[in-house]
Amino acid sequence: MSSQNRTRRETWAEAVKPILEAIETRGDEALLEYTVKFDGVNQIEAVDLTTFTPPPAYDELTDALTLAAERIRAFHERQRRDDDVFEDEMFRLGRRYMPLDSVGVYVPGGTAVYPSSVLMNVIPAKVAGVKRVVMVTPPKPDGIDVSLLIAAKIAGADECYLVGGAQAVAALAFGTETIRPVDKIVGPGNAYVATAKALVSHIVGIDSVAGPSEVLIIADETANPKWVAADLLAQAEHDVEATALALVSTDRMARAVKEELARQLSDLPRRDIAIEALERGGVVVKSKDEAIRQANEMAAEHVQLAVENPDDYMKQIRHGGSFFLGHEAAEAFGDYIAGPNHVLPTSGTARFSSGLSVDDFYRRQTFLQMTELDETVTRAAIRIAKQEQLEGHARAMAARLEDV
Ligand code: HSO
Ligand code: ZN
Repeated sequence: MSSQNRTRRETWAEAVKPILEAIETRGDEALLEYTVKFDGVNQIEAVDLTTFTPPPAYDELTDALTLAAERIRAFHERQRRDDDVFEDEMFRLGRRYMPLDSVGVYVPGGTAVYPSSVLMNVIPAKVAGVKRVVMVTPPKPDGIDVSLLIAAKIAGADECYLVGGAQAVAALAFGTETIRPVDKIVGPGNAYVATAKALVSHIVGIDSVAGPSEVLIIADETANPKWVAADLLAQAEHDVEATALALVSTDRMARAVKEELARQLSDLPRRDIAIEALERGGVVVKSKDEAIRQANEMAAEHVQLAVENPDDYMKQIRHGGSFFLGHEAAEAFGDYIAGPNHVLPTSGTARFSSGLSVDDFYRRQTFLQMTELDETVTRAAIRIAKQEQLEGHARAMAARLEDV
């Protein structure tokens, strides 16, 4: 980590620590103070999702989110785990998947108000069997963004509070009079939210910190330059820090994609953001082998394979959060409606981690029960215990050898 990053982190931690402490010691009183201070709202509002009904003006969006939720749920239901139990010469052994009791989902307010992310975070938790899923999102003086409530209701969130920032994370971790504590906190947030999550991670589970979004598109001469450009822009419009990079196989394709970029940028509402982001990525000519090597090095969040034989490429690319195979598979389908989760590892962390899934909401617990005492196995264990000079351990097992 650079020293500049370290100082920024320390500054955030210094700002966040007193907030955590205040919420831990003074609960709702402090939560309200910070909500007034940071959000300009003088109450801690709990939204009752059971009585909330989407306003008629939102019918079309409600239908769209319902369809997306059904598809995301169906995909995640396939990730449900069955307990694994078997017997060997001495034991009945097993592993069971126990859902967390409660989960908090942080949903940013600000400029990136994404009902799709509500679906992506809440649905896997509910599919795992989490009884209590609590959504928090910052209040706005003019009321909450209704689309987030619609998504929360469709996804099956159980509670919703209009609080945000480090104070909301603290409330979820420590609990207040209004908000009971949760066992794990997921969902993206700004630097203060991320810092708060890191600082409470000794008492609650947290998900991994999401960096700026990335797409790596590998395109061969069969690619459609219009689509490649559109997919680059879909990524670049997220954030000035986003990475949108296309590795194309020929100069001709590079030129065609660049022309399309210029054309499509001209009326893109978020063009200023996209232009800045594209400075970091853009279009580069690479052979197939070079492109594959770079993909493995980058371990991008999204890997789009706009090539004739995407399976062949995917076989050789070991690192990536999610793969989009073939010309038609725009990343945007995956962001919203295909089914896989859009919460994915960024900044090269796909080398060692995976996108959000039902697994993130289970504990894996093991159990063992002796079915028949086996002397060889028992004596081996006793020998290891003696090596470790733990005579008590040796005796605990020897006692069974004597009596069973
Ligand atoms: N591409 C983002 C997810 C998203 N896109 C939400 C639109 N809304 C990170 O995977
Ligand atoms: Zn996106």
